[in-house]
Amino acid sequence: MEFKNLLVETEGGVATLTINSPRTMNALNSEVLGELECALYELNLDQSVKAVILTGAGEKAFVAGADIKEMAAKSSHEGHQFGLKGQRVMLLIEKMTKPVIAAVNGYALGGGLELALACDFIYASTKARLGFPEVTLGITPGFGGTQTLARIIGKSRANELIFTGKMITADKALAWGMVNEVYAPEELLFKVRETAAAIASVGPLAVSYAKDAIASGLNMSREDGFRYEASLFGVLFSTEDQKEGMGAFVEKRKAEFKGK
Ligand code: CO8
Repeated sequence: MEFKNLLVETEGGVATLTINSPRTMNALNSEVLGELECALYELNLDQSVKAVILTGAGEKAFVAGADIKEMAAKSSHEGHQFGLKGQRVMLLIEKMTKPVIAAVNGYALGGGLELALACDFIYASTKARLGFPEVTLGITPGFGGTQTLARIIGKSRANELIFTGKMITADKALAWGMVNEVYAPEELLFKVRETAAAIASVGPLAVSYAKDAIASGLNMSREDGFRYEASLFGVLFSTEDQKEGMGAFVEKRKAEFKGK
C-alpha cells in the first residue's frame, strides 16, 4: 500500500517504518494517524516481518507531537474522537505480535513521546529531547501518556515531567528508564537495526508470546501472571519452532525457525 506520510522498507525480516513529514517535525495529524494504523496492521499480518523499527524522517524530530494546527479548532467531541484515534494506534503497537522498537532521533514530544513509549523499547540519539509539553497548551496528554508514563518511570517522575511540560535529554531519559540505549545520531539506526536483526533471528513465536506475557502480566496479579506465563510456555511445546530450536541445540547446528 502507498502512503503519503510514511516510508516502509523491509530487509532481512526487519521493517523500518518512517514518519515522513519533516517540514512539520513529523507531527501526528488525522491522516498520519490513519496511515500509521493501516501500516502497522499490515506489518502485523506480514509473516516475513519479525521486528519493526519506528522512526522519524529528517534530522530534528522523531515526532514533535500531535498536530497543534489541526487540533486548535477542534470541538470537544472532535477532541475526544481524535484522542481515541491516537489511542487506537498506541494500543495496536502494544498488541502487535512482533516487537516494535522506537528509534528516537530528535524531538519526541507529547503524542510523539506517547508513540515512542507505546513501542516495546526505545533507543535514542544524543540529540533526542523528550517531554510532555501539553500543559503549556492548556491540555493534558491524550494518547495514553498519563497512564503509560507512570507505569514506566514511576509516579513521581511522571508527575514532574507532565506537570512542568519540560523537555529532558536522552541521558536523563536513560537514567529514568525511559530509553534503553543512547547513541550518536549517525549510529542510532545502525544500532537499532542490529538489535532488531538479533530479534528477527530467534524464534518468532517465542518472542511474540514473551511480549504478550510481559505486557499482559503487567495488568494482572503476579500469581495470575505466573499462570498465564505457564500456559503460553505449554503452548510453545506444540510448535515446530520449539522442536527445531531444541533439536538444533542437541545437533549443534543453527536453528531455522519458521514461526509455526
Ligand atoms: N504540530 C504542528 N506543527 C508543528 C508541531 C506540532 N506539534 N511541532 C512543530 N511544528 C511545525 C512548526 O509549526 C513549524 O512549522 P512552520 O515552519 O510552518 O511554522 C515547523 O514544524 C518547525 O517548527 P519550529 O520552527 O517551531 O522549529 P524549532 O526547531 O524552533 O522548535 C520544537 C522545535 C521545540 C519541537 C517546536 O516546534 C515545538 O515546541 N513544537 C510543539 C511541541 C508540542 O507542544 N508538542 C505537543 C503537542 S500536543 C500533543 O501532542 C497532544 C497529544 C494528545 C492529543 C490528544 C487529543 C485528545
